[in-house]
Amino acid sequence: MQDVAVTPTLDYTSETYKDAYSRINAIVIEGEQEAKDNYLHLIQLLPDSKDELTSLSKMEARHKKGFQACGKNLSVTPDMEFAQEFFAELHQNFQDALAEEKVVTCLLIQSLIIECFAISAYNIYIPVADPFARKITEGVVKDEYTHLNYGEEWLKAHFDEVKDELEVANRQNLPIIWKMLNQVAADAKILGMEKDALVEDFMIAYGEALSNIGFSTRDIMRMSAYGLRE
Ligand code: Y39
Ligand code: FE
Ligand code: FE
Ligand code: FE
Repeated sequence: MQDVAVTPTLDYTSETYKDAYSRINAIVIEGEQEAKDNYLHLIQLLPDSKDELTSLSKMEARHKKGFQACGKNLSVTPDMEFAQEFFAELHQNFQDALAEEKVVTCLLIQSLIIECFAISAYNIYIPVADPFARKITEGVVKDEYTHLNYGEEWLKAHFDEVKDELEVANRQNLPIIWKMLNQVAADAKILGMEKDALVEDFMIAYGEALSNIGFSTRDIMRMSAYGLRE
């Protein structure tokens, strides 16, 4: 027999699927809530972007509602306590950066790292999602590119002044993303999402973002794999 890739049939109503979904769905709902808060907090540091940030924040609020509907549709209760713990470290780093008025670090955490995490997860999820969640997620992922673009454009416009802080913030925060991914890899697999595919998609999105901002290929290689293999 040849070793060919087989798409397993997913039973969206099985207890195994619903148990894994209770954590992944919660992560996504919590992530959308925190993204909504983060864009509103950013107005303090970027008052000129008030209207744009308000609009991004409203999109995140809509995403949260959409994913809550996805859980309800499958009769799943999201495990929000798990999700809050899942985001705790990144949440704290964003709060610390905000308090120190480190706008570059805040943008790296929310608009680059978290948006790329969302983009990779949603793109990998869409082909294996139930039909209801697929429709919702297809709409959401389009918005996430807009959010990523907001961060890219701002950082690109200030590249010379922000380069060093981006490097430091990357070293501080990217390893957290790899840890988070490892924590949910088993649950993601039950939903039909492979860790390798998630890592690959993240690296593509993040590498493209760093390139758009102005980093060289050498910098991108070094930065995007930081903390992946400890
Ligand atoms: O900007 C956004 O909308 C991002 C907050 C949402 C993050 C979603 C986090 C997804 C991680 C899922 C991991 C599944 C393996
Ligand atoms: Fe908050
Ligand atoms: Fe979102
Ligand atoms: Fe977003």
